[in-house]
Amino acid sequence: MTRILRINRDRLWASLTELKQIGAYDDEATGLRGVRRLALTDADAEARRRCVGWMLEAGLEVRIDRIGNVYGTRPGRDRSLPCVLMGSHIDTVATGGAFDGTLGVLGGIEVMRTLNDAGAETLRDIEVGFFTEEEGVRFGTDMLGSAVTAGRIPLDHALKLTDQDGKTVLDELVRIAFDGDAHERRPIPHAYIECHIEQGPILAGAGVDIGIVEGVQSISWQRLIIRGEAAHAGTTPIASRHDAGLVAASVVVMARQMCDSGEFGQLRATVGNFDLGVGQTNVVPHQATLTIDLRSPADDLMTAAEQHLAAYVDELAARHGVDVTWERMAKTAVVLFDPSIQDLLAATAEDLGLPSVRVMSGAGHDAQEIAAICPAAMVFVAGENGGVSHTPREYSSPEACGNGVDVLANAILRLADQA
Ligand code: HGY
Ligand code: MN
Ligand code: MN
Repeated sequence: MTRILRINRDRLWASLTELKQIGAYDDEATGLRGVRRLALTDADAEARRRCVGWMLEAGLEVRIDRIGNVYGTRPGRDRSLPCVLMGSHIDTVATGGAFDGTLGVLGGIEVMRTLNDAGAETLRDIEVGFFTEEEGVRFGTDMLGSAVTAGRIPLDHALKLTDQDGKTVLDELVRIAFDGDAHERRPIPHAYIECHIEQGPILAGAGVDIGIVEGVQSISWQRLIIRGEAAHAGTTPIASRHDAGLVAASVVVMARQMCDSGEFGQLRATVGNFDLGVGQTNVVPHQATLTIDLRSPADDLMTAAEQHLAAYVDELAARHGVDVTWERMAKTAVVLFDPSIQDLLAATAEDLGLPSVRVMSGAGHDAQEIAAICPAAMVFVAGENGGVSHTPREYSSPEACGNGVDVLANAILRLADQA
């Protein structure tokens, strides 16, 4: 009879409640307390130290690698065997909530505490980790720490990335004393499971708490810099303007039209950053900088969308006499998770009496990077308020979080006893 673990839900919720205080801010738009813990800021550093404290209290061996990823290890009987790894991230976007990433890290720590309470001994080591700069909001590329671990991004490139004030990842790792010495290309795990909120409406729509994640859609992040010519708003004839702002605004409209057209499948496009520089009422903008985030479940349609947008921008540049420069920030293809780990998660949910559905992830996750080095999958937890995320309105109930981490705990236990 397979052992069934039940985590301590109050203890998990207490950890989530405590961590969300770190980096808390009053969000004007929602009137709620949000979480602002950008990677390697003082708030992130404080949260990192708190999680390391919880790992040590759970008796874990803690190590920090050279990109600032942190791992806590619970020894198994046979330490020569590859470990089973859980993890996620604790950095947030600037308008973050209390669950994105943190559920997977605090859930993993809760799994360790629960194993301790049960006096459970496992064949393999079990590890829980958190990866640096998963959100990409500060240093410009997402899943940074896990991508370095998986070898997609070289360490020296990652350490040189800068934020908008010119501070490098390395500067900030040293400043917050998380410039570890463990090698970032860590020993290959036996398997990896990440518990994460869905951040969308599918699970709630299906009336279930649990999602078994089949994979992650492709992601394209680009920065577009448009250089036109400043000119007087009143005296300059329309036909002779080189209006960078007009070109930028046209790109925003086109990106949405491409999504609505259906020509590019289930494309999603977001211009989240739109900057007209000095911004003067009576001056035609001479420069515009915007970021374009594209998502698609189909790599070929993602390529088609990028090409279509590039051709459109070229045509605008010629028509309006502006110069354009594209900068690649991030690009990841569709990633499909390991079917056997998915099936293990589904069977575990069933053994726990939890209905689940299979779902593709709309958001990027560290799991998509770790999937490059070992069998990996995710268990999603349903969100409320339509599953909204990257906003202080992000919310999953204690029940749903407890169910998700119960699935994580039991799946990890089964993997940790696999010979
Ligand atoms: O952007 C994403 O999909 C994730 O939240 N980093
Ligand atoms: Mn996340
Ligand atoms: Mn996120």
